[in-house]
Amino acid sequence: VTGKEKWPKGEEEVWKAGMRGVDKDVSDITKSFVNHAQTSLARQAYNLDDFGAYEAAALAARDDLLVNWNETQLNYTRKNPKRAYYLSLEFLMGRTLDNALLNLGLKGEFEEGVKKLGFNMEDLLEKERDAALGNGGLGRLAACYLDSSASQEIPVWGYGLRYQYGIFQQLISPEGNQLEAPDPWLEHQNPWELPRLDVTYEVRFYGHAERSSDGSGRANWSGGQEVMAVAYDVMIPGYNTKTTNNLRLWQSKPKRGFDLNSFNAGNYEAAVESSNSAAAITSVLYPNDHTSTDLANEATVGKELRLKQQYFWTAASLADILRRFKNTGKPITDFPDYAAIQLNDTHPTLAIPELMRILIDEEELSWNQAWQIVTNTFFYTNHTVLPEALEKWAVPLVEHVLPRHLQIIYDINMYFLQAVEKKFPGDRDRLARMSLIEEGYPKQVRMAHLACIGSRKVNGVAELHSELVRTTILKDFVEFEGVSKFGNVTNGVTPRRWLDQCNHELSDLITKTLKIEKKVWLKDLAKLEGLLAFTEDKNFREQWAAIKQRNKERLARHVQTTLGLTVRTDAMFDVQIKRLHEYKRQTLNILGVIHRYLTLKSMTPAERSKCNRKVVFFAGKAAPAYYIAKLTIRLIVNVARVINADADTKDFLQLYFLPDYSVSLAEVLIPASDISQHISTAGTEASGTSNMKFCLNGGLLLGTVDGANIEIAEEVGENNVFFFGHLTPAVEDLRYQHAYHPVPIEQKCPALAKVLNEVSAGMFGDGGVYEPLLNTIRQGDYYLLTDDFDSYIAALAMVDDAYLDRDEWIKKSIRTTAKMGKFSSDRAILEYAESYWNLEQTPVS
Ligand code: B1N
Repeated sequence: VTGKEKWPKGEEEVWKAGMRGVDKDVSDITKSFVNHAQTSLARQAYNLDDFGAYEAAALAARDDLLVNWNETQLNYTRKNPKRAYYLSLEFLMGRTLDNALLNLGLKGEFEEGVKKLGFNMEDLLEKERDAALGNGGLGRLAACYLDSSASQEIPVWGYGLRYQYGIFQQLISPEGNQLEAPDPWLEHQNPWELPRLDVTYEVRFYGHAERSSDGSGRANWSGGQEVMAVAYDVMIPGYNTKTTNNLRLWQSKPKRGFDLNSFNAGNYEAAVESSNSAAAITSVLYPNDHTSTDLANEATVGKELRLKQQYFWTAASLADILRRFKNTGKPITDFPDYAAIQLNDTHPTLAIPELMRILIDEEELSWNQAWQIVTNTFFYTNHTVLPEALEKWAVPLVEHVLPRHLQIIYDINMYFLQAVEKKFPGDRDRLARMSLIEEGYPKQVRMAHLACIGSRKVNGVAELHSELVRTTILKDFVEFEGVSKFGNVTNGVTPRRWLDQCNHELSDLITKTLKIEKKVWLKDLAKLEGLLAFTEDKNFREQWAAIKQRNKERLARHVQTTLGLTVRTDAMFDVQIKRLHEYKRQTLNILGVIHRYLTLKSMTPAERSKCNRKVVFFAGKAAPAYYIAKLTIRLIVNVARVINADADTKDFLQLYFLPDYSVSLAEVLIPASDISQHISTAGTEASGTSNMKFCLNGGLLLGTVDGANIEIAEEVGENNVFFFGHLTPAVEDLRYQHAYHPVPIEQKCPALAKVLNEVSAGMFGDGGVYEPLLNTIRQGDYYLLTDDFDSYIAALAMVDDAYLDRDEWIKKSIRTTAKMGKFSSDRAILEYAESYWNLEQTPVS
């Protein structure tokens, strides 16, 4: 398809007369809305409730998206540019309607339209369920990158899984325990996806792989289980452009409905067994982040299902990518000139042996030709250096599920180790360290090593993290392959969702102040720097502060309606929201809160009256099997119960754990924060992305010298952030001290000892319950709470002092937002496109 060819079929005019464009006028929109209510939903004015009205609005918006999506895909087919494919097991999209309307430029028109029909747009937006197909930062990053790719007109497709159940819904029991409930997000029809029941691939598991005896290195893989992958496409609109990219999610289904032999023999359970096992593959998102499946404390079947998810998804995606490439008629050796495949962490690493398998066994290329193509196609992003999070798969499991792939992995390893041996003769330790196979019972495949050697380039997600990748987990690989393969792309966030949508008042004030059109600065975020000129403008500062105040009131209303709790809004809002994990140190925060409470209790009323009022918010989910993380939640909830009820202190300190953290809850919390906490042990948080979102919304940052906090401080200046704690190079020594020369807490950190004793003594109920949590600090203290507690408390005091000078605080807030240009995901995605994938912007023409 070139665009110059003659009209493909029928009469061009008749076709064109039937085609719709994007609705522009309020009257087009109301017409489309009413049509959908009437014919898609079978409802009318008499029986359309808010949820139905949301659905009608969504269907009207979807039609507009589809017009642009069709044009974009045709444009790509015609121009055939190189494309990038973003393979991610997680896409944490959140809600879609508001973003779709913003990007289409139709927010105002839809608002007016639904009003004419008797609805309020804000209420309708609230009816949409989050698409929560992710755990946390890694999945949300993928969503931001899709938004930026489309907005910057870069040809990127996402590939993931269409889980029936996303991340579990979190409930908190009366005792303060996390309970998990399923998230049936597909209960209602999902207007944002397009089922492509005709786009299917067969994926094989188990069976036998027989190497051919002709010396070609090829093999024949047969037998086992065959499962179908069915495509569901999600439209990804760019902001203020026609470009609407695609996210393709695979759903598993049985190859045959049921086994007719068993059925005819009257054995109905056996007849549907295989179809149940096929459907199970995409049934649920794994809720363990930062936990290798090997440590996830699951039965073998559980691990096997995760491995099957990974292969199912990579095999279907690669088959689809190759089919698209083959349609162009180019020779297979040109593949890397037309496709760049980005591996989002090691989860899709099986794509490397899978592409080798296709090229060798099916395309009949030689090993060297195939390896040449593979290593020019893949790119690998590492998202963590925590040892327990590095993926490893037991060799016997891989052999059972993917016998041909294990052969290929062993062959890759053999050629690789031969090359290492040649460069470093006789260095057996090095060979053992670098091998794709870790010795042990059982042996294990090291997925990060495979991803590294199979990729053109490797990157970390913030400067410090990328340096740690180069100097720790992949040090040997840097020495072997050269440092230029190992880069950095600091993460970013989309300013569309994380500023304009979640904080439209601030966005409007910025537009008015800069006198730059919103559609310009939202795509060129460095323009925010213009705000610096207004820090001395008193009127501007007052408006800035008033918006923050209204955002705090909006959050308070949200807590009131959802939890029935009354939050005071004349206080500093201090927020820590992220997955619960020991390395993120929510424990440090809650122990700090208790310390503050004890201090307030010890004061006279007159002394107290001089203190800052503060409300502390926590939110976040714990992996269901992560006992210590769940205990931390329990402690927070029970501390809140005591503190909020204490008449002496409740005017000065309130504490809330908001259940069921989600993208949508983040959109309410982030704009309301005065200060947010990013307090991981130095060297453990690869980047963090919520830190960027808070700062973009004028919240100040309290954090350790870790991840992207460092680059945020570089941008906004160290006097506008609150840093504390030991630095990364000290961590190893401190851990050694804990292990071999432990000092009793009473001696090392009396303030912390006092807090721990009060918890043990039952100040927050059932003291004994918390002992396992407290013991992680008393013994070993792997995350260095006893080392950082005093400087943490000192930093909190500096935050209090700074907040007392409200005018200066607001200046810091403005300066922070002004310097956040670097952290737009547009910047990040353009770096990937230019320095990694070698892609060009391809606007719809
Ligand atoms: O990826 C984010 C970073 O901003 C965070 O610092 C980092 O912690 C996060 C296994 C992960 N790293 N690793 C994961 C997720 C799911 C899973 O099954 C690991 N998530 C991160 C974006 O770069």
